[in-house]
Amino acid sequence: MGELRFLTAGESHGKGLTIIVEGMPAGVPLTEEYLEVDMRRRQGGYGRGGRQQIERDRAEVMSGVRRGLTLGSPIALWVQNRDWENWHEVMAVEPRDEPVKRVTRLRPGHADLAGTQKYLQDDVRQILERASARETAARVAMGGVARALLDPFGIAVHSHTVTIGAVEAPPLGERADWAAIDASPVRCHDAATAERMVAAIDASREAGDTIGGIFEVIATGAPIGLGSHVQWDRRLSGQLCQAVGSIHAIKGVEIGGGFALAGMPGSMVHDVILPPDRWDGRPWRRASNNAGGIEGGMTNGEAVVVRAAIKPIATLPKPLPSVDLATGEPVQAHYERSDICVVPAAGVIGESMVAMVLAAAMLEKFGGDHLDETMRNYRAYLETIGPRDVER
Ligand code: EPS
Repeated sequence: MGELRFLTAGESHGKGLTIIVEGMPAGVPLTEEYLEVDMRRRQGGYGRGGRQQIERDRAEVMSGVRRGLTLGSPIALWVQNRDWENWHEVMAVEPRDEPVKRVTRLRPGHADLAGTQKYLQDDVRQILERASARETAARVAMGGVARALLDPFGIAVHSHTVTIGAVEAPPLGERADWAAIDASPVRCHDAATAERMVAAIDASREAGDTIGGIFEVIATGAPIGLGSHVQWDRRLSGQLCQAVGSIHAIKGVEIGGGFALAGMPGSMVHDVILPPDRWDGRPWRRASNNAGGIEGGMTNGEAVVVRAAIKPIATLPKPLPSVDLATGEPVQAHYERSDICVVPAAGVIGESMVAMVLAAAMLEKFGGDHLDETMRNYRAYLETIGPRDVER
C-alpha cells in the first residue's frame, strides 16, 4: 500500500495507545480538535458497556504538526487510557514480587485460546490486552489524519448502520443526512428502524447476550483511477477488503452489491455507462453503482461503497461453556464487563480504514511532499479525464 502507512501500539488497560502515521505530505491542515470529532463518534452508540463511561478519548499530537499544519515528518499520536488508573498494578511495566491473578477461563470467539497457545502464555490477559478492540481508538485517531488529507480534494467518508441482529434498515437512498445518522443512537438513517434496533439491543442485554450487525461505509469524491488493475496488491478492492476486514470481529466484507450480485444476471449487475449528452458537470456518469465505485481494482469515479459484517461481541454476560487454560477442566468462560453491541462504533472505525486506503492511494497516484504539489498533480490529472478525442 502506497507511501502512507501507520502502526499502533498499546494494551487495552495499559497507559494508553500510540499511533505513528508516516508519509503525510507537509502543509495539510490538522489540529487535535479536528481529530476529536471522530474520537467522540467512536465512543458513542447504543449498547456500549461501562468502559466508555470511564474513557474520554482524545488524540494528542506528539509530533509532525506545527501551528496547525503537517510538517511532512512522522505524525505521532497519543491516546491516554483513563482506566489505567484502575489497572496500574495488574498492568505494571516494572517487575513485581506479588503474583497477579491470572485469567484462565477461555472465551470462545476471542483471541484467548489461539493466542495463549501461540505465545506460550498461561495467563489469558497476556493476549486479551492487545487483542482488545480498544485498539480501534488508535485506528480512528489515524483515520482523522487520513481524512485531513482527503478533505482538500473533496473526498468525504461516511458510514451508517445497515443491520443490527435481524433488524434491517431500508435502503439509504441518494441523499443521506449524515448529521441525522450521527445523531441516531444506532447511527441508522431510518428512525422507525432505529427504534427496533434499540429494542433488539435491549432484548440482547436482558438475555445476557450480545448482538452483531452490518455497517456500510460510503466515500464520495474519489477521482477515477485510484488503485490499479495491473498487480494483485495494487487493486484497491483488495486493499479495502484487507483494511476493513482487519477490524476486530469483522467476519465479512463486501464491495458495492457484494454477495447479492452473485445471484443476479450480469445484465442487471453492471452499471451502464451514460452517454455524454447526459453529463452533469462530471466527465463520466453511471446509471447505477452496483460495483461500489470499483472496477478492475480501480475507482471508477462513483461513490466507493464497502459493507462489513461484525459478529456479536465475544465476551458474553451469560458466558458460554468453555475450558480452563490451566486445568483443562470444563468451566464457564471469563466475564468482567462488555459491550452488548458495537455496530454503530464499528462504522466509524470502518470509515477510518477506508480513509486510510484512499489517502494512501491518492498519494500513490499524485505524490507530493507538500499538499500544494499533490493538489497540482491532481488538478493536472483531472484535465485529462473524459472522452479521448473531445476538446476540453
Ligand atoms: C473489549 C472489551 C471492553 C471494551 C473494549 C474492547 O473493554 P473492558 O474490558 O475494559 O471493558 O470496552 O473497547 C474499548 C475499550 C474501546 O474503547 O472501544 C474487547 O475485549 O475487545
